[in-house]
Amino acid sequence: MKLIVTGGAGFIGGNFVHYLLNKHKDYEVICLDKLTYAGNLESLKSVMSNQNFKFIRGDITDRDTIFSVFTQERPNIVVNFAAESHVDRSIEDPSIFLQTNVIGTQVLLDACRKHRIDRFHQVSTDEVYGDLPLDRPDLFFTEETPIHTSSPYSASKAAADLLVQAYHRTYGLPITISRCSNNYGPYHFPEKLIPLMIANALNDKPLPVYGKGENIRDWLYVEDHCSAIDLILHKGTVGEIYNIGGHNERTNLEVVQTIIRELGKGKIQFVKDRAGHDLRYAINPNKIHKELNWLPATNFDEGIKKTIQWYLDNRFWWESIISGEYQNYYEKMYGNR
Ligand code: NAD
Ligand code: TDX
Repeated sequence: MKLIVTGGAGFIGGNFVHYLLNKHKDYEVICLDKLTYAGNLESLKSVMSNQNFKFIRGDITDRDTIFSVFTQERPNIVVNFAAESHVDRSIEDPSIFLQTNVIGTQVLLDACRKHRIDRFHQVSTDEVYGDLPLDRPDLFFTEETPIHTSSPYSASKAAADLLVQAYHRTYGLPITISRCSNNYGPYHFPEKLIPLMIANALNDKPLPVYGKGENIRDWLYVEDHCSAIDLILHKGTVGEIYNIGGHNERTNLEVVQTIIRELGKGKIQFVKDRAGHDLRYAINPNKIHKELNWLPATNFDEGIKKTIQWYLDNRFWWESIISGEYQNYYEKMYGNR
């Protein structure tokens, strides 16, 4: 079995590469990644010498490169994590989100079609469903919830999902799609809520909470996302969408207060809200539970402790990120907020 994992130098893709190589010792895994600001080979350092692993630097929007990689490698399965993934960046400039998330997906689909791939798996997000009101805790996203996007990021992910479904219906391409809630864990880029708050608290910088901090996210430990995708690849039904989530809803304020409590330091600063800020995400994971028998292994209280410990033990990983170009980003986003 040979898999191409696109975006495998990023947060979830990187964790998935480690997960695959550990779980399926006989699989060949190729990570194809452009190494944008969010890609980091440090995250793959421990597998670089694994004979079943290969890294290829490439851009999924570059048709020639992608087609020649497919001709050379002849993969059975492609799992597409490659994306621009940060909502705030998409609000600043949507263009690259459309290029990578939509056009890049189309290039991959065309290559999969030409090479009669066994499975193309699209890693999507619960953000395609838009948001739920804060005063209706009885409501959850199911796979039937209509697509209703808020940010340029989520709109680009929804567009990609529709394209993936169109290639299945029109050309019979064997696809699956997963839509997961917010992930957290090792190798999470420090522009996102949890690692940003941990890094700022450790560096005695204020913890910037948008608005009143009442928005709710449904958190899943990244390894549980990896196990769900692995299961979908092996037991999922072609053409289907699977929601992934573990009922770990928290307000942003609760998340930040937990981090402060665990670290014993950190000072909250309420800042201007995100434009179009989604209120609440909450996944109904019944389908993947009933059909594939998937359940998450790590709850939030345990996962956040493990995550904080990882950031304490791996300071070099995130300190090298925040000491570079990231400083310009931080100043632009938070300087006058
Ligand atoms: P990330 O930003 O950490 O990593 C993205 C990776 O894709 C990086 O390594 C980057 O170099 C690579 N990449 C970007 N553009 C590329 C291109 N044109 N060609 C090749 N590689 C390119 O993202 P993440 O948080 O790991 O998210 C991975 C996927 O999971 C995304 O598709 C995202 O939409 C989805 N997702 C994320 C979450 C979450 O909570 N982070 C939740 C649900 C779904
Ligand atoms: O500095 C901050 N302060 C703050 O209050 C940041 C960076 C975020 N927030 C809030 C905004 C959100 O309500 O925290 C919440 C989480 O924010 P992000 O970490 O940016 O994640 P989110 O916008 O929820 O999107 C994430 O989950 C779905 C991923 O980044 C997406 O790639 C995924 O699809």
